Amino acid sequence: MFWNKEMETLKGDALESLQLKRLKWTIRQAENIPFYKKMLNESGVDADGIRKVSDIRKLPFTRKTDLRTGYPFGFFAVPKKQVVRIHTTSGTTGKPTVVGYTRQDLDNWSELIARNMTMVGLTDEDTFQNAVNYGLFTGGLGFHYGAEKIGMTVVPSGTGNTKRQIEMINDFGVTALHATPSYAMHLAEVAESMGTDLPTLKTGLFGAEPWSDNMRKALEQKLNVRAFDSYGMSEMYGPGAAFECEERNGLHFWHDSYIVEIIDPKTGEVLEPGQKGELVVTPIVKEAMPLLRYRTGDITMILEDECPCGRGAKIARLTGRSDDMLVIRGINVFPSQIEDVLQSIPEVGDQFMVYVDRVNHLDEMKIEVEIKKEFFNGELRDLERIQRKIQDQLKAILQVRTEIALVEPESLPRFEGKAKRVIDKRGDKF
Ligand code: DLL
Repeated sequence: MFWNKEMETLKGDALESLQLKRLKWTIRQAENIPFYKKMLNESGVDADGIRKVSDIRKLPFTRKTDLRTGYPFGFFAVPKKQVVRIHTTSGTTGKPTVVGYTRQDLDNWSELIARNMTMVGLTDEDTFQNAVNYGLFTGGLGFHYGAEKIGMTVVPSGTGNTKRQIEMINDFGVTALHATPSYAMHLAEVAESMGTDLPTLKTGLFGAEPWSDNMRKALEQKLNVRAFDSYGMSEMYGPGAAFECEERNGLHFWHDSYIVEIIDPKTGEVLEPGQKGELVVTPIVKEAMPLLRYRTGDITMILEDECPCGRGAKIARLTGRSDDMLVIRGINVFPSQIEDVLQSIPEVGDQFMVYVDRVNHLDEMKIEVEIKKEFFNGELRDLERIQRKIQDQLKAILQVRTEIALVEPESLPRFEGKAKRVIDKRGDKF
């Protein structure tokens, strides 16, 4: 099903000319921002110098640190009275990045969310529980308005009060659920303890953090849903930028609203489809806060295969950001790889925590792993067998030796938003 078939399936010259027109408009819009005015002057490029979409490569990149220099409103391209909403990124250190929206931006954004939800089969017949934070985080209000645009019955539950959330799903006949994968896992756990298998649910929309294919299988089985991956970031409006279709073989990036490139994060060289690198995004319809070649820090690749659904360009699921990659004795490890291995082991429960430290100048990784209730009270030799199994499988996939500590079910922290599963204590030890 399509929300806007013409835009979603635009191809060839028609797509090139729409993107070119919007890219030129975006460059002119960006000139209203002192940072970009200076950057464009210095690089000697302006909208007239862009004759085809690939000329975008003439423009310099924008980095997250650049946006910080403009705190709070220095990257707004319109007078503040035209900014009708503000969100911020969830920066844990220093000031957050502030993003602004005009009325038109909010319309554009809800259109994208409406496309995503329609693409996975949701309609005005559905009841939608939006179990993400409704504050400055873009996930809550972003999905809310997209779902209302379609005419779904929206339950704006936010996060927390998890038992009540489960009751609402059952009492209101909720068919579609939106949550971070971490919170969805917690919801599943609480549903299980309440003895319900959530019979009305059918669709799960999960995103805002990396989650593995094995996590998908676990969530589908526990929550009785078909699960779809949703990608976005505050600087691109929020969620909605890219989303899986029914094929679930990559995420469609909305090509009429974003131009997508993949670069080598070290050299800045643009990579070919099929090559993994850092995702660089130029939104081309944003009024309040245009961005040029924004370096996301997220690692993925462009997939070129024609999707049977008829829509355009896709990116591969995101395994993590270049900055959550752990380097353990020279080997790159993403927390999502650890999750994938753990989820494939039947004795393992839902939660884990990773601790990295440097002992005698060597990196050591310790992982606390919850195991399922039925295995916890078993014999010591069973526990040792499980421990070795986890260690061996992690070693086989990650090429890194880990220390595994099995811990009691329900003893590790649960997360309502994005999970923080890694504690790296190496920072000040060399
Ligand atoms: O997380 C927007 C969002 C809300 C997306 C709800 C999906 C659902 P930020 O808080 O600005 O925005 O964080 C953006 O989160 O750069 C990625 O590193 C990560 N991320 C978002 N979606 C995914 C995903 C929202 N599906 C940052 N897979 C991004 C992996 C994701 N990582």
